[in-house]
Amino acid sequence: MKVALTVAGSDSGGGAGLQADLHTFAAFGVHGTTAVTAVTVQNTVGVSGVHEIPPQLVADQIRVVVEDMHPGAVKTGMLASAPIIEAIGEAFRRHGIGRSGSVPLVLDPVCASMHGDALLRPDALDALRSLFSLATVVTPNLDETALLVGTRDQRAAARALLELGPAYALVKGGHGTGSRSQDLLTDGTSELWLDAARIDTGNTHGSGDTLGAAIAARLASGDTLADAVTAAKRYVTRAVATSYSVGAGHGPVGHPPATDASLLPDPAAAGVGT
Ligand code: PXL
Repeated sequence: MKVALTVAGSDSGGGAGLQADLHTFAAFGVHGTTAVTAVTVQNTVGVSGVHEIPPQLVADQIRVVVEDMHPGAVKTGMLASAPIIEAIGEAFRRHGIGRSGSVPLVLDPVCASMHGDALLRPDALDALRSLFSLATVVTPNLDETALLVGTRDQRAAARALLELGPAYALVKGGHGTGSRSQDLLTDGTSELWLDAARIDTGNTHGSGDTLGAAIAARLASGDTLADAVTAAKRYVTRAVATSYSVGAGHGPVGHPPATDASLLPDPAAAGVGT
């Protein structure tokens, strides 16, 4: 059984965070493990509280999972604070996760929820940037590139992100405008544009987490990065197309089985839900 690890926050509403990651790992037939960074008090309307886990406890969760279960890929989501990020960086280096070792690392630089609630302390941006040099791929949306590298231009953002040391930047276009949702994957030498129809729904809670977790699941199964990202883009498009309403606010994306992602409809042709 392939294993993936997510280092992420809990969403009590079950739509995003480690809950979305675990749904995604399961959909890809990968055993999911977790190192919890923070517990959010959250429903579909917003985040009303955050409890951070002590940094040593986060590092200990990573250690025991890695030592025993040998995840084939690791993903990070909400990291909450600079001390937590520093403990995670140290644990990753010690256990060969990311570019300091052989286990690929998908780093989703989560800063805020879709309601605009902070999921990262403002003084932790530098710590987050310094983790990028360990990442196989960083997967910011345009709000996050604005915060991290000061631009919403996808090519300019990718260039600035790569200067921080990840092997690849995947700059997502989902927070842009227009009828297409286009993501740019680049290592600074070649470019791959991933294109899908924009699906008109307010129920996109957890879509970023789902994309990153799908990349990690496919990497754990042995895909190259470009293949993993291509499969993950198809999957997240399908996930948004199968989103649903629950609660009074933004509903979650769906997590249909994806053990053969090639069977999923081509998102570029689908136009699903529009
Ligand atoms: O979708 C980003 C995200 C990640 N992690 C947690 C979240 C959210 C968004 O709300 O709550 C715990």
